[in-house]
Formats: sequence, structure tokens, C-alpha cells
Amino acid sequence: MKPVLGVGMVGHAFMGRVHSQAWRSVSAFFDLPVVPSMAVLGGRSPERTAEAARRLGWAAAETDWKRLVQRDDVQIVDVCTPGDSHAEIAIAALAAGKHVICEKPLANTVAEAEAMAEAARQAATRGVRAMVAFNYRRVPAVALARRFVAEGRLGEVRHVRAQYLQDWIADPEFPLVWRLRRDRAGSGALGDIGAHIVDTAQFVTGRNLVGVSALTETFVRERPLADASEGLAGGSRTGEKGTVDVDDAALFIGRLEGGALASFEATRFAAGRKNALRIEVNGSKGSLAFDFEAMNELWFHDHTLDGAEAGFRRIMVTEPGHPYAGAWWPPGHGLGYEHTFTHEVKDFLEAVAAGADPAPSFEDGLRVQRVLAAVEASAADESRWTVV
Ligand code: SOE
Repeated sequence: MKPVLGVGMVGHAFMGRVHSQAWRSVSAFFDLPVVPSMAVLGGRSPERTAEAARRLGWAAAETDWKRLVQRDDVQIVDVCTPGDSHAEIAIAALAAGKHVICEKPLANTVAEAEAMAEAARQAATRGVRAMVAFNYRRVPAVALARRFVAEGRLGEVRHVRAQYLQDWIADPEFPLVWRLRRDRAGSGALGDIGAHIVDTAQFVTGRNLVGVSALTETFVRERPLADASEGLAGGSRTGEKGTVDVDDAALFIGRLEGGALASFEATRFAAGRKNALRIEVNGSKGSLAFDFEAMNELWFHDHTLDGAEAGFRRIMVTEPGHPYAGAWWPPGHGLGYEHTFTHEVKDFLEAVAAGADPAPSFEDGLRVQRVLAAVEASAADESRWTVV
């Protein structure tokens, strides 16, 4: 009999639903040393939480996260709330001896992220593990891209071009949901999706950013207020308007360890782009290109080939030898967004069972948080702007 680890998850909106899917399916597809049991779902409203628990497959519902993290049937706490409560919940859970997986960005501020990383360091000395949930690392094609870079197939990395393009708030009448409020989300497109491309770029290249220079913009400064500002769509309108105090888009350049130049663009105003997380890496021996909107494909150009034969070729990342892919369908049948979360909890459970630190750690999450803060500081510093 494999040891069973009870999971207590806080939050049941978009991220809670997709994490539930991961916890529900992981043992059916991966042979793990431990088995997760979906012990309890946490949320604020008794009715909505009980209903979500029933629908998503949780054994119980709890309206007080402080009780949830103390429960004896909970060994893992999964934090799927907006960023303003990540630090409080994660730190309390670690102090209670529970392993923690926490949605991205790790926190809303560097100070909170520092406190979380410190709590994780302390907890690790007691065998308690913590991970920040940057799920796109677990797209098979992204993991394969990292493998190619690590194997030296690209040679010296010269350029990284990363974009995260969405369009779900392009309509000025789209309401002021929590992702557009600094007090809840910390920042706008920058923290919500820019954080993903910072992590993806650092993960694929194995190099951290050492400095940035940035522009941010808020295109729509007032939006309708909505009653229940949960989820992506928001609830019914109140008829009033509120001020948007976060960025709608962030554009920045940076330098990676080792000298590669990188550019980043995060926006929710790219009309027609739904979830285009893209990365291209150019090295001395070749290039890689990925777009989440075709997430089962990785494009590779081998620059050591004769020019007459060389050129980008498409690799369908669905072969048994590709990261994660062998656990699923026959070659060519493809995976979706939800699988990245299944891979995330698989890696987390394996690390917990092995007594190892999972990646990305809270320390990695803190490093991303420092990049976000540097981007905001750079964008606010108009003295660096050269008028033409
Ligand atoms: C909204 O922009 C969002 O749901 C992000 O919060 C997620 O992290 C991303 O995976 C999809 O888009």
C-alpha cells in the first residue's frame, strides 16, 4: 500500500478547478510513490464551497482556511487564491507542517515573497516542502526545449524573445475583476502573465535575469464595477465605475546570466491572441520556437546543418521519449492546458516522497518577484526615457 497524502485546497475559481482536475487524475496516469486524496476544499461561501467540493471531487468543504491548514487529514495545502492571501496561507500551512503548492506569482510584493521563501527554508529543515506553481514549465514542449538547451544543441544562447499575449480585457466595458486590482493581484498583466514568461525564459535557458529596462501602460483607466469579481469573467455589474490601478501591458528588455539579451511582452490587449505564451531562443548552433496556442509542437532549427538543408522543423512533442508525454496518449494525439497542472502535481508529489525540494521553489518564486518589482521600478523611472 502506498502512503496517502491528504490535500486541502483553498480556492475554487479557475485555478481551483484546474488544480482539482490535476489532483483527480494524477494517480491514474502516473505511477507515483504516494497517492493524493482530495480531503477538503476551502472557500468563503458555505453553499458555493460545498457545491464546488461535490462537483470537483473533494471529500469535504471548509469555510475557514485557518481550520483547513490545521486539519489532521491534510498533509498538503494547495493555495489557489488571489495573490493577496498567498503569504498568509502558505506561511501558516508551512508552520503547521504541511507541504505547500502555491499559485503564481508567489506573492503581491517582494517583502511577502521574502517572508514566504524564509518560511520555506525553515520548513525544509523539518522535511516540509514548498513549490510555486509555474505550470508552463510542465508543457512537454517547454521541458523538451530546456533539455535541448542543457544538452548544448543550441550552443551559446544569444537571444530570448518571450511574449504572453491575451485579449480578454481589450473591451473597455469588461469589468474590474480582481486580476485588475492592485490590492488583490499586486500588478496587472505583469504579475499575472509576465511572471510566466520570466519563469519560462529562465527555466528554458537555465539562466536568471540580471537586469531589466521596462515600459508599462494602462490603456483603460476606468472599468465597470462587478458584484462578484471572481473568475475571469466577473459577476453582474453594479452600474458604477472603478479605477484600474494596474498595468494592462508590460514590455521589457533584460540581460541573462552569461550575456544573452532577452525581450518580454505581456499584454491582455493583443486582439485575437487568446493564450499565446511564446518563446524563441537563438543560440550559436541553432534556435527553438514555441507557442502555447500550438502547445504540442516545438520548432527547432539546427544551424550546424548545411544551409541548403537547414530550416525550422516541427517536432510533435507527443512521443514516449518526450517529457511527460509517454504517460498519456499514443503519438500525435496531443495534450491540453490541464495536463500541465497534472504534471506539476506529479513532480511535486515525487519530490515530497523523495524528501527533495521541488522546483520551482519559493526561492525561484522570490527571484521572479524581484524581476517584477524591477520592471515596475524601471517603468516608473522616467529619467531613463529618451525623448526623440
Ligand atoms: C489569466 O490571464 C490567466 O488565467 C492567468 O492567471 C493564468 O496564470 C494563465 O495560465 C492563463 O491566464
